[in-house]
Amino acid sequence: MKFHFKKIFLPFVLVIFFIIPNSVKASTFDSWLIQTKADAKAQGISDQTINAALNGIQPIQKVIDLDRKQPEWKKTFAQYKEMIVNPTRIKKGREMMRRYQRELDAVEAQYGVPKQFIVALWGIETNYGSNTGGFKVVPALATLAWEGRRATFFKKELMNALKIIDAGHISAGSMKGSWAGAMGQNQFMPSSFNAYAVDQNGDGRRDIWSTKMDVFGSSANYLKKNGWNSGERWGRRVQLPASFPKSLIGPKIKKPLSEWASMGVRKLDSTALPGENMMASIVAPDGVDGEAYIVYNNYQTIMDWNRSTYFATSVGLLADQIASY
Ligand SMILES: [Ca+2]
Repeated sequence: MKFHFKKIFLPFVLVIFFIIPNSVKASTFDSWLIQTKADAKAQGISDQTINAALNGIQPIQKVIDLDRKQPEWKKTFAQYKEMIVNPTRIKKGREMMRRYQRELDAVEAQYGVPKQFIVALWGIETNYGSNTGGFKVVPALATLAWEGRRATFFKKELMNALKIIDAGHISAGSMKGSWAGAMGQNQFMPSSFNAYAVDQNGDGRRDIWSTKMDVFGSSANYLKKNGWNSGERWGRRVQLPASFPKSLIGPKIKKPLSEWASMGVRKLDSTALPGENMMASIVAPDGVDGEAYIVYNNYQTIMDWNRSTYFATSVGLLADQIASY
């Protein structure tokens, strides 16, 4: 029986497998969309916004492809740093510090976040607003919510995106971002937008797509609300003593600065660490043989933005470089 099943039915199974899926998928997305519209209405989103944002949308194949794509190899931190904290980005960051000095000074004074960090985040996220992603956020999020591996997460982000449109901050057609829904010049996900974006220029709209004051204010507000300490730096590069235990490396292991100093951790120029009694961690993204950094509370705050030591360390290093503008 088994033999006959394979011989006779397998071709039919294969035919069904290859011919049916497109039509099944299409109807699945349509019924998913009907349910999603009902969910949006139940959450208080207006019919006008639901129709403007969701009518006629289709899944975007490129978003599915990008979501499934695995990186061929993982960069080392040294390679990542060379790419991200490069002379062009440093030079442009210094130019931006001069060009938007008035706006940045105002935001720094209000939130207590030094302007070089606002500019560094802007520079790393979107190359100072020049690469914000060309995807329409609503269909991109709908694609991921319908098809993706993290459907619950993206469905929530989609509802947050509809709330932003409904509040009149941006139109559905102008709501552009990355394939995964990170929006505008500082790449806020819709939930981050609703929690942290501000109308810094006071025109009634929170606009992180084209209003620089709103971009700067929103980034600063994000850091402030996540515990930025205006009196502290982010961290610095250090030398570890020989045979420093690997088990003490990582942003979650916190000890007073004095304790690290007594273990032989020193500044890069071999001088002693400053005497303040702050809590600090040691990060070494490429392991004990690579570059090592001692990092403070503000580094942890940058990691709330993006949970990557590569990212947080590069933000700190770029901020240091562009502070001398
Ligand atoms: Ca505004």
